[in-house]
Amino acid sequence: MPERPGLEVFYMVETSVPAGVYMVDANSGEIIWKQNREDDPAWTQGPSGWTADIWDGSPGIEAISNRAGHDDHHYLLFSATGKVLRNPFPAGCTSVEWDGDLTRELLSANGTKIGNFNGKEIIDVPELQPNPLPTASLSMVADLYGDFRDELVLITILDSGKRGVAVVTATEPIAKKYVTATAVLDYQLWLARNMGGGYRSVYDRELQE
Ligand SMILES: [Ca+2]
Ligand SMILES: [Ca+2]
Repeated sequence: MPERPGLEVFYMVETSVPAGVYMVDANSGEIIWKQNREDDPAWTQGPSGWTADIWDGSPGIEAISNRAGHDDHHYLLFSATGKVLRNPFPAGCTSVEWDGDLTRELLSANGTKIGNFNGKEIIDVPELQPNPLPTASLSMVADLYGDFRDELVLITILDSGKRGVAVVTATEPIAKKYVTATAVLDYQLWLARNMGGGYRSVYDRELQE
């Protein structure tokens, strides 16, 4: 939330009674806004989601959460201030920094499709197809090579039948320079946590030139 000093934490709570989402002041724990089962019985179980700046039409990050369990796939997109920007929001997306502009793109279809959110819908960019191995499964999206843009980590099956790991990076030159995320300790810790398995998360940050 650019207009607030300090940092915020976006919580997604899975358990049934307080199931919902909460934007909280990281310093004080004060709830800035929330949507949960107390307000709306549609919030039943589950939230999974993430935050990233995917649209420059709304200041700061956007936040995505499902609200009714793993099989429901009913996602909502919130602005940083809690306004519902899209209901439902398409399921099956994660965010990626691929094109070098200041907002993140949306990656779907096992890493084969990239789109941009325009405030209403996701507009695909057909010429950007980061995953050249559609039979491989997308394992991770992260900046590994020290370019500030992300790489895709794919699990593939080799001709021998054994599993292999492929890393795909954006090759389109861009006339911008930013400090790589891997120079930031927070990012290194996030990478280590995500390599350990479990829930996937998204790391977004303000780019520094
Ligand atoms: Ca935004
Ligand atoms: Ca971008």
